[in-house]
Amino acid sequence: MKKILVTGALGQIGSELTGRLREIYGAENVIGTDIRKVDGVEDEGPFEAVDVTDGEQLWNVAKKYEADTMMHLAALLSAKAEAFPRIAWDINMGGLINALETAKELNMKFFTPSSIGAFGPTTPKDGTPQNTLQRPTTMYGVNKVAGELLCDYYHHRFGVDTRGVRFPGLISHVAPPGGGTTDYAVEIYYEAVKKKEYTSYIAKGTYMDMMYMPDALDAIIQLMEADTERLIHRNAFNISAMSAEPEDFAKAIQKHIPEFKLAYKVDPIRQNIAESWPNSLDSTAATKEWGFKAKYDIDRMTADMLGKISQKASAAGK
Ligand code: VAH
Repeated sequence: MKKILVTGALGQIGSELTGRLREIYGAENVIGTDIRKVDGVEDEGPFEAVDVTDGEQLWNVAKKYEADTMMHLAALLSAKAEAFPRIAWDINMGGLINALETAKELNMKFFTPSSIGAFGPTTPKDGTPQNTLQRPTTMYGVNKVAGELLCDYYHHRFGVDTRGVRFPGLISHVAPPGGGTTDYAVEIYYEAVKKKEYTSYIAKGTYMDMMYMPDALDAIIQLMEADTERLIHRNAFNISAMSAEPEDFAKAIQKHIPEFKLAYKVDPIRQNIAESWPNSLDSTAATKEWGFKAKYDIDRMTADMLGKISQKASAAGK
Protein backbone atom coordinates (compact mmCIF):
# COMPACT_ATOMS: atom_id res chain seq x y z
CA MET A 1 0.00 0.00 0.00
CA LYS A 2 1.69 3.25 -1.11
CA LYS A 3 -1.15 5.72 -1.79
CA ILE A 4 -4.34 5.13 0.18
CA LEU A 5 -7.74 6.72 -0.37
CA VAL A 6 -10.12 6.62 2.60
CA THR A 7 -13.85 7.26 2.19
CA GLY A 8 -15.85 8.21 5.29
CA ALA A 9 -12.62 9.74 6.67
CA LEU A 10 -14.55 11.94 9.13
CA GLY A 11 -16.50 9.05 10.61
CA GLN A 12 -15.93 7.03 13.79
CA ILE A 13 -13.45 4.61 12.17
CA GLY A 14 -12.26 6.85 9.32
CA SER A 15 -11.10 9.74 11.48
CA GLU A 16 -8.77 7.50 13.50
CA LEU A 17 -7.76 5.20 10.65
CA THR A 18 -6.69 8.15 8.48
CA GLY A 19 -4.43 9.43 11.26
CA ARG A 20 -2.94 6.00 11.93
CA LEU A 21 -2.30 5.36 8.21
CA ARG A 22 -0.59 8.76 7.90
CA GLU A 23 1.73 7.87 10.79
CA ILE A 24 2.72 4.63 9.05
CA TYR A 25 2.68 5.48 5.32
CA GLY A 26 3.28 9.27 5.36
CA ALA A 27 0.66 12.02 5.56
CA GLU A 28 0.95 12.93 1.87
CA ASN A 29 0.19 9.28 0.91
CA VAL A 30 -3.20 9.09 2.64
CA ILE A 31 -6.07 11.00 1.05
CA GLY A 32 -9.07 11.51 3.30
CA THR A 33 -12.48 11.96 1.68
CA ASP A 34 -15.93 12.54 3.08
CA ILE A 35 -19.23 14.04 1.95
CA ARG A 36 -18.05 17.53 2.97
CA LYS A 37 -14.89 19.31 4.03
CA VAL A 38 -14.69 20.72 7.55
CA ASP A 39 -12.37 23.49 8.80
CA GLY A 40 -8.81 22.37 9.45
CA VAL A 41 -9.27 18.91 7.93
CA GLU A 42 -6.47 19.59 5.41
CA ASP A 43 -3.98 20.48 8.15
CA GLU A 44 -3.02 16.82 8.60
CA GLY A 45 -2.86 15.80 4.94
CA PRO A 46 -4.72 15.74 1.59
CA PHE A 47 -8.52 15.80 1.85
CA GLU A 48 -11.26 15.93 -0.79
CA ALA A 49 -15.04 16.30 -0.58
CA VAL A 50 -16.48 13.18 -2.26
CA ASP A 51 -20.04 11.89 -2.38
CA VAL A 52 -19.54 8.13 -2.79
CA THR A 53 -22.91 7.83 -4.53
CA ASP A 54 -21.30 9.81 -7.39
CA GLY A 55 -19.01 7.24 -9.01
CA GLU A 56 -17.35 9.77 -11.31
CA GLN A 57 -16.35 12.01 -8.39
CA LEU A 58 -14.82 9.05 -6.56
CA TRP A 59 -13.01 7.83 -9.69
CA ASN A 60 -11.62 11.31 -10.43
CA VAL A 61 -10.16 11.70 -6.93
CA ALA A 62 -8.63 8.20 -6.94
CA LYS A 63 -7.14 8.92 -10.40
CA LYS A 64 -5.90 12.40 -9.39
CA TYR A 65 -3.84 10.97 -6.54
CA GLU A 66 -3.00 7.69 -8.32
CA ALA A 67 -4.19 5.79 -5.25
CA ASP A 68 -3.31 2.08 -5.15
CA THR A 69 -5.53 1.23 -2.17
CA MET A 70 -9.13 2.09 -1.22
CA MET A 71 -10.39 1.91 2.36
CA HIS A 72 -14.14 2.29 1.85
CA LEU A 73 -15.80 3.28 5.14
CA ALA A 74 -18.55 5.67 4.05
CA ALA A 75 -21.89 4.17 5.18
CA LEU A 76 -24.98 4.68 7.29
CA LEU A 77 -24.90 2.61 10.49
CA SER A 78 -27.64 0.28 11.72
CA ALA A 79 -30.06 2.53 13.62
CA LYS A 80 -29.91 5.36 11.05
CA ALA A 81 -30.26 2.84 8.21
CA GLU A 82 -33.36 1.44 9.91
CA ALA A 83 -34.84 4.94 10.12
CA PHE A 84 -34.01 5.76 6.46
CA PRO A 85 -33.81 2.38 4.67
CA ARG A 86 -34.06 3.73 1.13
CA ILE A 87 -31.29 6.29 1.67
CA ALA A 88 -29.22 3.60 3.39
CA TRP A 89 -29.53 1.37 0.30
CA ASP A 90 -28.34 4.20 -1.97
CA ILE A 91 -25.35 5.09 0.22
CA ASN A 92 -24.38 1.65 1.51
CA MET A 93 -24.85 -0.25 -1.77
CA GLY A 94 -24.57 2.52 -4.37
CA GLY A 95 -21.45 3.83 -2.64
CA LEU A 96 -19.96 0.36 -2.35
CA ILE A 97 -20.37 -0.61 -6.00
CA ASN A 98 -18.93 2.77 -7.07
CA ALA A 99 -15.93 2.12 -4.82
CA LEU A 100 -15.50 -1.41 -6.19
CA GLU A 101 -15.79 -0.19 -9.79
CA THR A 102 -13.09 2.43 -9.11
CA ALA A 103 -10.87 -0.21 -7.48
CA LYS A 104 -11.39 -2.52 -10.47
CA GLU A 105 -10.63 0.14 -13.10
CA LEU A 106 -7.61 1.59 -11.26
CA ASN A 107 -6.30 -1.76 -9.99
CA MET A 108 -6.59 -0.80 -6.32
CA LYS A 109 -6.37 -3.06 -3.28
CA PHE A 110 -9.71 -2.78 -1.45
CA PHE A 111 -10.97 -2.84 2.15
CA THR A 112 -14.50 -2.37 3.39
CA PRO A 113 -15.93 -3.52 6.72
CA SER A 114 -18.86 -5.80 7.28
CA SER A 115 -20.38 -6.11 10.75
CA ILE A 116 -21.95 -8.42 13.28
CA GLY A 117 -25.03 -6.80 11.78
CA ALA A 118 -24.63 -9.20 8.84
CA PHE A 119 -26.14 -11.92 11.04
CA GLY A 120 -29.79 -12.31 12.01
CA PRO A 121 -32.04 -13.93 14.63
CA THR A 122 -31.68 -17.40 13.02
CA THR A 123 -27.86 -17.28 13.17
CA PRO A 124 -26.28 -19.36 16.00
CA LYS A 125 -25.88 -16.73 18.77
CA ASP A 126 -22.94 -18.02 20.80
CA GLY A 127 -19.54 -18.61 19.18
CA THR A 128 -21.08 -17.54 15.85
CA PRO A 129 -19.09 -19.45 13.18
CA GLN A 130 -17.20 -17.77 10.31
CA ASN A 131 -19.44 -19.59 7.82
CA THR A 132 -23.07 -19.76 8.95
CA LEU A 133 -26.65 -18.75 8.21
CA GLN A 134 -26.99 -15.04 7.46
CA ARG A 135 -30.63 -13.83 7.35
CA PRO A 136 -30.46 -10.35 8.90
CA THR A 137 -33.72 -8.54 9.57
CA THR A 138 -32.39 -4.97 9.21
CA MET A 139 -31.59 -2.85 6.15
CA TYR A 140 -28.04 -2.46 7.53
CA GLY A 141 -27.72 -6.25 7.74
CA VAL A 142 -29.06 -6.67 4.20
CA ASN A 143 -26.47 -4.11 3.04
CA LYS A 144 -23.67 -5.91 4.89
CA VAL A 145 -24.51 -9.40 3.56
CA ALA A 146 -24.93 -8.03 0.03
CA GLY A 147 -21.67 -6.11 0.47
CA GLU A 148 -19.79 -9.25 1.53
CA LEU A 149 -21.09 -11.09 -1.55
CA LEU A 150 -20.35 -8.12 -3.84
CA CYS A 151 -16.74 -7.96 -2.62
CA ASP A 152 -16.35 -11.71 -3.17
CA TYR A 153 -17.80 -11.27 -6.65
CA TYR A 154 -15.38 -8.46 -7.59
CA HIS A 155 -12.55 -10.68 -6.40
CA HIS A 156 -13.39 -13.88 -8.26
CA ARG A 157 -14.91 -12.19 -11.36
CA PHE A 158 -12.50 -9.25 -11.83
CA GLY A 159 -9.51 -10.15 -9.64
CA VAL A 160 -9.89 -7.16 -7.31
CA ASP A 161 -7.93 -7.80 -4.09
CA THR A 162 -10.90 -7.23 -1.77
CA ARG A 163 -10.56 -7.73 1.99
CA GLY A 164 -12.84 -7.10 4.96
CA VAL A 165 -13.77 -7.90 8.54
CA ARG A 166 -17.08 -8.17 10.38
CA PHE A 167 -16.62 -5.45 13.00
CA PRO A 168 -18.27 -5.69 16.42
CA GLY A 169 -19.38 -2.53 18.20
CA LEU A 170 -16.39 -0.17 18.19
CA ILE A 171 -15.52 1.99 21.16
CA SER A 172 -13.43 5.14 20.78
CA HIS A 173 -12.70 8.39 22.59
CA VAL A 174 -11.82 10.30 19.41
CA ALA A 175 -14.79 10.62 17.03
CA PRO A 176 -18.27 9.85 18.40
CA PRO A 177 -20.24 7.15 16.57
CA GLY A 178 -23.34 8.25 14.70
CA GLY A 179 -26.50 6.22 14.39
CA GLY A 180 -25.27 2.84 15.59
CA THR A 181 -26.95 0.34 17.89
CA THR A 182 -23.78 -0.16 19.92
CA ASP A 183 -23.26 3.58 20.51
CA TYR A 184 -24.38 3.10 24.15
CA ALA A 185 -20.99 1.50 24.83
CA VAL A 186 -19.32 4.82 23.94
CA GLU A 187 -21.89 7.16 25.52
CA ILE A 188 -21.63 5.34 28.88
CA TYR A 189 -17.99 6.42 29.29
CA TYR A 190 -18.65 10.08 28.50
CA GLU A 191 -21.65 10.17 30.86
CA ALA A 192 -19.67 8.35 33.57
CA VAL A 193 -17.02 11.09 33.52
CA LYS A 194 -19.54 13.95 33.18
CA LYS A 195 -22.42 12.82 35.41
CA LYS A 196 -21.31 9.57 37.11
CA GLU A 197 -24.51 7.99 35.78
CA TYR A 198 -25.92 6.72 32.47
CA THR A 199 -29.32 5.56 31.23
CA SER A 200 -28.86 2.75 28.71
CA TYR A 201 -31.22 2.35 25.74
CA ILE A 202 -30.06 -1.29 25.47
CA ALA A 203 -31.57 -3.67 28.06
CA LYS A 204 -29.67 -5.37 30.88
CA GLY A 205 -28.33 -8.75 29.81
CA THR A 206 -28.13 -7.91 26.08
CA TYR A 207 -24.75 -9.28 24.98
CA MET A 208 -23.00 -7.96 21.87
CA ASP A 209 -19.45 -8.25 20.57
CA MET A 210 -17.34 -5.16 21.20
CA MET A 211 -13.81 -3.92 20.47
CA TYR A 212 -11.63 -0.95 21.37
CA MET A 213 -10.73 1.21 18.36
CA PRO A 214 -6.92 0.65 18.61
CA ASP A 215 -7.55 -3.08 18.10
CA ALA A 216 -9.84 -2.32 15.14
CA LEU A 217 -7.19 -0.17 13.45
CA ASP A 218 -4.52 -2.83 14.05
CA ALA A 219 -6.83 -5.44 12.50
CA ILE A 220 -7.44 -3.41 9.33
CA ILE A 221 -3.72 -2.77 8.76
CA GLN A 222 -2.73 -6.36 9.65
CA LEU A 223 -5.32 -7.78 7.23
CA MET A 224 -4.29 -5.40 4.43
CA GLU A 225 -0.61 -6.29 4.89
CA ALA A 226 -1.32 -10.05 5.12
CA ASP A 227 -0.08 -12.51 2.45
CA THR A 228 -2.99 -12.85 0.02
CA GLU A 229 -2.16 -16.56 -0.47
CA ARG A 230 -3.07 -17.23 3.19
CA LEU A 231 -6.53 -15.69 2.93
CA ILE A 232 -9.22 -18.33 2.58
CA HIS A 233 -12.11 -16.18 3.77
CA ARG A 234 -10.73 -12.87 2.35
CA ASN A 235 -13.82 -10.73 3.05
CA ALA A 236 -15.82 -10.47 6.27
CA PHE A 237 -13.60 -12.15 8.82
CA ASN A 238 -15.33 -12.47 12.19
CA ILE A 239 -13.30 -10.45 14.70
CA SER A 240 -14.11 -9.54 18.30
CA ALA A 241 -12.34 -8.58 21.52
CA MET A 242 -15.12 -9.11 24.06
CA SER A 243 -18.77 -10.05 24.44
CA ALA A 244 -20.36 -7.60 26.87
CA GLU A 245 -23.70 -6.35 28.16
CA PRO A 246 -24.42 -2.96 29.82
CA GLU A 247 -23.80 -4.33 33.37
CA ASP A 248 -20.28 -5.42 32.34
CA PHE A 249 -19.43 -1.84 31.35
CA ALA A 250 -20.93 -0.53 34.61
CA LYS A 251 -18.83 -2.95 36.71
CA ALA A 252 -15.64 -2.01 34.83
CA ILE A 253 -16.39 1.72 35.25
CA GLN A 254 -17.18 1.32 38.98
CA LYS A 255 -13.61 0.07 39.53
CA HIS A 256 -12.60 3.70 38.74
CA ILE A 257 -15.79 5.61 39.67
CA PRO A 258 -17.38 3.59 42.54
CA GLU A 259 -20.43 5.85 42.69
CA PHE A 260 -21.30 5.33 38.99
CA LYS A 261 -24.98 4.41 38.52
CA LEU A 262 -26.52 2.63 35.50
CA ALA A 263 -30.25 2.94 34.72
CA TYR A 264 -32.31 1.68 31.75
CA LYS A 265 -34.79 3.25 29.34
CA VAL A 266 -34.94 0.73 26.51
CA ASP A 267 -35.32 1.97 22.93
CA PRO A 268 -37.42 -0.76 21.30
CA ILE A 269 -35.99 -0.14 17.82
CA ARG A 270 -32.33 -0.43 18.79
CA GLN A 271 -33.11 -3.20 21.30
CA ASN A 272 -34.79 -5.14 18.51
CA ILE A 273 -31.72 -4.69 16.29
CA ALA A 274 -29.37 -5.74 19.12
CA GLU A 275 -31.41 -8.87 19.89
CA SER A 276 -31.18 -9.94 16.23
CA TRP A 277 -27.36 -9.95 16.42
CA PRO A 278 -25.02 -12.64 17.88
CA ASN A 279 -23.94 -12.65 21.52
CA SER A 280 -20.36 -13.65 20.66
CA LEU A 281 -18.38 -14.39 17.49
CA ASP A 282 -15.85 -17.14 16.79
CA SER A 283 -12.78 -15.24 15.47
CA THR A 284 -10.53 -18.28 14.90
CA ALA A 285 -10.41 -17.94 11.10
CA ALA A 286 -8.95 -14.40 11.39
CA THR A 287 -6.39 -15.60 13.94
CA LYS A 288 -5.39 -18.59 11.78
CA GLU A 289 -5.25 -16.78 8.40
CA TRP A 290 -3.65 -13.44 9.36
CA GLY A 291 -2.81 -13.55 13.08
CA PHE A 292 -5.66 -11.46 14.48
CA LYS A 293 -5.37 -10.95 18.27
CA ALA A 294 -7.10 -8.22 20.28
CA LYS A 295 -4.98 -6.50 22.94
CA TYR A 296 -7.72 -4.72 24.94
CA ASP A 297 -10.19 -6.44 27.23
CA ILE A 298 -12.99 -4.49 28.94
CA ASP A 299 -10.86 -3.48 31.95
CA ARG A 300 -7.86 -2.25 29.93
CA MET A 301 -10.21 -0.43 27.51
CA THR A 302 -12.18 1.16 30.38
CA ALA A 303 -9.05 2.49 32.07
CA ASP A 304 -7.88 4.04 28.80
CA MET A 305 -11.29 5.46 27.83
CA LEU A 306 -11.93 7.08 31.23
CA GLY A 307 -8.38 8.46 31.35
CA LYS A 308 -8.50 9.99 27.86
CA ILE A 309 -12.04 11.41 28.30
CA SER A 310 -11.13 12.92 31.69
CA GLN A 311 -8.01 14.51 30.14
CA LYS A 312 -10.13 16.02 27.32
CA ALA A 313 -12.73 17.27 29.84
CA SER A 314 -10.12 18.97 32.05
CA ALA A 315 -8.35 20.45 29.00
CA ALA A 316 -11.71 21.91 27.94
CA GLY A 317 -12.11 23.25 31.47
CA LYS A 318 -15.24 21.19 32.13
C1 VAH B 1 -23.73 -0.13 14.58
N1 VAH B 1 -21.50 0.38 15.44
O1 VAH B 1 -24.09 -0.16 15.75
C2 VAH B 1 -22.22 -0.18 14.30
C3 VAH B 1 -21.77 -1.60 14.11
C4 VAH B 1 -21.70 -3.85 15.15
C5 VAH B 1 -22.35 -2.56 15.14
O2 VAH B 1 -21.98 -2.06 12.83
O3 VAH B 1 -24.50 -0.07 13.63
